[in-house]
Amino acid sequence: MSRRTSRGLLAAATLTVAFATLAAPALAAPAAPQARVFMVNPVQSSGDESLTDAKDAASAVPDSAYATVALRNLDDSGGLSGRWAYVRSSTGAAAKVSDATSYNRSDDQFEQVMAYFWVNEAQEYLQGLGFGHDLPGANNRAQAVRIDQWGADNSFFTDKKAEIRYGKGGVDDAEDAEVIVHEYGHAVQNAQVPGFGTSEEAGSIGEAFSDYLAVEVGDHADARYGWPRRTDLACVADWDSVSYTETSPHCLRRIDTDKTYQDKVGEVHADGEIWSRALYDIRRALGARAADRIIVDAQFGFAPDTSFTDAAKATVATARELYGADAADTVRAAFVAREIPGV
Ligand SMILES: [Ca+2]
Ligand SMILES: [Ca+2]
Ligand SMILES: [Ca+2]
Ligand SMILES: [Zn+2]
Repeated sequence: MSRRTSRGLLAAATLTVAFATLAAPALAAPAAPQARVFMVNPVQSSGDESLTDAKDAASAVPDSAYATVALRNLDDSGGLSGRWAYVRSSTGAAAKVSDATSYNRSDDQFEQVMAYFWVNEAQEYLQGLGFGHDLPGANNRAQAVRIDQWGADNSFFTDKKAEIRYGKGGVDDAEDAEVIVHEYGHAVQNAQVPGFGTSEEAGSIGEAFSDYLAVEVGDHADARYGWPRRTDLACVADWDSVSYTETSPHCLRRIDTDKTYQDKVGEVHADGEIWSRALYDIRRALGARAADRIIVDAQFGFAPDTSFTDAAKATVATARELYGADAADTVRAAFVAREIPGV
């Protein structure tokens, strides 16, 4: 290509840029569509532990439990499809973005909107920590989500299809942001380490991280939007769990138990509470941002069948790399307090 031609192209490109800049105000992106969602979940935001599902009745939850939010990063399909999530339903008509301020919990479309909003919120949280920027991306792609009719009270992430499914047992699972983000946590870990969780201890770390991320994303959203939180920060799934817990406060699990390595029972959800308490202690010592950058970045180095010991060592090493020796000592102390051997 001759010099003259390339200059001509450059001049044309400059003109195009100048024109686009002039035209930009008229082409400003429309405001993000609005939607109604729960402020994490209705028990957490109200503190009312007596709320019950009442067979999905709209009247079972007061209007004050809802907030109007922006649905960000949508494509122009008119459905719940966007940069970080796309939602399908097996239990009712697909939600319309244009109707998203009119749904309530008795509408099948409400769970779809919740799933879109909270998966997007979770990835935005990770982006804000630097993942996909100064740190590698962590599941930074459109996550497939399905709302289906699993009769059992269960949601799960299936790594074969890289799809999250939210069930409708008891309180619909996708009425609780902490259940939504918990499953997204599994998707994040699987994206970081394909097939993660093949040993009991790795599986426990998976449950722990997913509980922890659920709390973190909810807490960040509370601060971002000015929403109330009237239950303990450490309580996971305050609303979904009203269907299957007898005592108040209703929590599926907690991330502040005193369990240590000696309390292992060989079940991943129960043993996850050992690990999640360590994560919670790291957060309390270093603050959410530094803690979460360390915790998530360390996970890239975990083996699919990692042990508590190896994962703890990797997390200490990541703390040292990112924030230095004092941070590494703080992280090690959190795992030592859980009596994890060899740290
Ligand atoms: Ca519902
Ligand atoms: Ca449920
Ligand atoms: Ca909670
Ligand atoms: Zn799980």
